[in-house]
Amino acid sequence: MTDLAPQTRSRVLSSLRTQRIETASWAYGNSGTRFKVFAQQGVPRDPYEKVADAATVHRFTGVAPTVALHIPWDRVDDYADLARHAKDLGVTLGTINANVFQDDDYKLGSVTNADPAVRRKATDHLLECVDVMDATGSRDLKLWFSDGTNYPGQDDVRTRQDRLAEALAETYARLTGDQRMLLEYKLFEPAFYMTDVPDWGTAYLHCVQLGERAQVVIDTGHHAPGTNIEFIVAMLLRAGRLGGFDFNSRFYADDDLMVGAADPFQLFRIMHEIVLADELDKGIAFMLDQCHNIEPKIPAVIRSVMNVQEATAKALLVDHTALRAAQQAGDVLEANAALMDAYHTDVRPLLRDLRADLGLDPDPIAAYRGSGYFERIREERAVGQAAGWGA
Ligand SMILES: [Mn+2]
Repeated sequence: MTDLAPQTRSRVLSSLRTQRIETASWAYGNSGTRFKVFAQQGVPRDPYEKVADAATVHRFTGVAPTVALHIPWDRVDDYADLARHAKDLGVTLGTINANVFQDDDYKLGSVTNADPAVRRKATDHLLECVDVMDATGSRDLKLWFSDGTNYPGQDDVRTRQDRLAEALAETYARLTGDQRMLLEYKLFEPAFYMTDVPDWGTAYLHCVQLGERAQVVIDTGHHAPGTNIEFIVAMLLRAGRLGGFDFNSRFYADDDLMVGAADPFQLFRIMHEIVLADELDKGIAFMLDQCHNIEPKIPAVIRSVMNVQEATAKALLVDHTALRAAQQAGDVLEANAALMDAYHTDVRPLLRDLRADLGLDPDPIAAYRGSGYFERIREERAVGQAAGWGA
């Protein structure tokens, strides 16, 4: 690694120290493709055990102090009790994700369904999620809708948008205090002809109609191949409507692979826009939305957190003065070089130092493997039904 000026080094370390990455409860449960769920050993059997695994990730990384829940996958009798359990383990409950895509009633849509009774049921679930937020102290409600149509003419595009707007408005009106609504978009799937919230523009339009606490969330796996995601980041930052990220990697569709695995350069470019706008610690939610189908889950989440840290460290190393000067001078090569120099820097020694400063093992994966945690949960959770979405 090239020697960093002491000033640069301390600036980068202090930003990395305050970085927060939220892990997802469903990453710890069994998951798979539409073909097969391969069960793993030691998988949590309930939300309490998922929270324990999330706390383990935080214990070894120091930057993942919150865990997102998915309702009803993580439904419990007493959410305040689950929140206390989390606190006892050193983490807190984060974003509440609504689920209106796994009920027979939603075959033709949830909040956009032509049947008012189905729309009522779906909207009631969104409102129930705000109740959960009140009990857990969560700030963010994340909404993703599988709604759409498979065939031209199947339903009316504009009418479905009206129904969507109505459900969002009712839910938004239920938010209190600093609670926010994060609206996620996805290009396609499960609907193949038309998706009701397919892109950032649609999500943005709904958010603008709702109010300032409605923000867009970018799932990095939800775009067409070749989409310039960092451009979307820049546009939403400029509009003050970037609520957060669902980080993961894709090669083909919504692959939900480990963030930074498929395209670490893209992740760097995204984090560069965040750093340029000085938005690293201003409230944007940096979340993982991944499924670890064939790799061991807890170390995969640890690896993902580390990948986000590495991309962020590189983004923090971009020399903004040199970059601006080259841009102003129209020096294409030097402007590009300012980015590439930072990207090619090996930041792993810096991150090892950061972890040592935080009182952590510099190598979180090795530390996890040596901790005996997996051997313990494999034994403890050998009986009972593992959690998973059972596709
Ligand atoms: Mn997502």
